[in-house]
Amino acid sequence: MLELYHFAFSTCSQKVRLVIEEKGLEFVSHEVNLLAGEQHDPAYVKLNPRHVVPTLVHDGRVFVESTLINQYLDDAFPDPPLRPADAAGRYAVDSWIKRVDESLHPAAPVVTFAMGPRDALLELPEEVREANIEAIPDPRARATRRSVLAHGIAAPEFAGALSVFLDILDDMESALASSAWLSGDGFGLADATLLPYVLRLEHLAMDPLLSRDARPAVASWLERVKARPAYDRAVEAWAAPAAIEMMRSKGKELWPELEPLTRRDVA
Ligand SMILES: N[C@@H](CCC(=O)N[C@@H](CS)C(=O)NCC(=O)O)C(=O)O
Repeated sequence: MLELYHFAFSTCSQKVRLVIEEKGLEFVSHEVNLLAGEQHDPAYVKLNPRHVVPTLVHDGRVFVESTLINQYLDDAFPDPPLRPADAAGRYAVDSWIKRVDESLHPAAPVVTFAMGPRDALLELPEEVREANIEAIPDPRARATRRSVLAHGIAAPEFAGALSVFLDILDDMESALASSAWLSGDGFGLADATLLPYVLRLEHLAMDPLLSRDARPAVASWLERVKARPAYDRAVEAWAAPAAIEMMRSKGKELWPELEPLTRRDVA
């Protein structure tokens, strides 16, 4: 039996749910509401000492780290395989995934919390907000969270984080110009890993970055991913329309201020 501790909006949870659904597996869902601080619940921390989602429990064994979870799922449930069979193909997939883990994933909460849920979190009583920030174990992540909540897109960390997204979008555009998928001949682990981050930009109303005019290959790839039945089950089924609406309206409001930071032709 598979049990997944996850949160609807979390990028790492989305990428694991995509793999679970692509493989046609069933899981028992335990939602951990990150905005309510449930990742800091001592019972959950016993499963995941880094206070993060997702956590997979398979027949009583605990698995953490979304990239390793996806690789485990691909090994434990090999049909259909989500990695190429050849070594060079696997290297290419692993390269995308390493880049996401090392740079895109740390950039995601900077962009997200500077924009989407910022107002809602600022409305919480200060002691509640502070207690949730104080519980983040990594001191750098803690400081960054405070900074983006205080300063929004004017926070010193913001432009650099956005630029990590733009660099990867440009590299995806080059790769997808000659291949329908990032994982070889079919949808696979690299596609599942990148999708939640591209979707995050869409949820924050940064659609112009993903348009056919701006990045046609990425736009077609996004359409292809969304057309997969697994996408509906892994992402849409968990999406709370009111939360997406809140994120999108915040994004639209900030876009005029944000747009200059997205221009790649400006030094
Ligand atoms: N390296 C971890 C990172 C997990 C992670 O950062 N999860 C985020 C959601 S995508 C989280 O739980 N954040 C907790 C928080 O915001 O306090 C993994 O890939 O599983």
